[in-house]
Amino acid sequence: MKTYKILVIGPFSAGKTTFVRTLCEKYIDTDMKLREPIGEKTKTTVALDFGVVELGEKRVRLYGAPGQKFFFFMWEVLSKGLDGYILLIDGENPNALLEAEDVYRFFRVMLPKTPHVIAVNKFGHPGFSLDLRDVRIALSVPEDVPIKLVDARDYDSALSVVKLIVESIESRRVKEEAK
Ligand SMILES: Nc1nc2c(ncn2[C@@H]2O[C@H](COP(=O)(O)OP(=O)(O)OP(=O)(O)O)[C@@H](O)[C@H]2O)c(=O)[nH]1
Ligand SMILES: [Mg+2]
Repeated sequence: MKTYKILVIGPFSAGKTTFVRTLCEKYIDTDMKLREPIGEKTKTTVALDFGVVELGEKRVRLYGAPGQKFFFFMWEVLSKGLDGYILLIDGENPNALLEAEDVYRFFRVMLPKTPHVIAVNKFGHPGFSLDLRDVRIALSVPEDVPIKLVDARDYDSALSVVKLIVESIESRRVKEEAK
């Protein structure tokens, strides 16, 4: 059985823990209470989320990173042996692109060749306002990196993003083997 290690990254409150929780019946989270709740958000990830997604003969070990800068040292720890990552962006947050830029830059510098996809979350919610073309331009996302809408609370929607990153990893391997 092929296994893949995938990390879900993104700024604070992008929906990373929700994404892992939606996909994995059994999961681990390390969410702790925020000192001041922000709307309906009362907890934040302090170390990682973890769960397993089975895709037929493929097994995805899905990790969620913390979004708060205070815990950013975990990004490097969680990146060991990574096959690919999903950058999750909060489509409702007017500062989403600025916040995502910092996180994305960190990973592009640390893992310049690692396959990744961008998923713009909270699609379908009344406050959703991000245009995918703006995302590509603002973050200088390479043309071969897919950008997709997602609702992290919806199983099929979240699963489609996991399938996409696995396809990206596979097609990169095929290209490298052909060289
Ligand atoms: N409308 C809507 N809300 C969502 C969606 N996904 C997550 N949320 C909400 O957004 C908030 C953030 O969710 P989390 O999953 O804790 O975000 P996170 O990225 O893990 O946050 P940190 O670990 O603190 O960085 C929660 O209040 C979720 O209920 C979505 O697809 N649509
Ligand atoms: Mg979290």
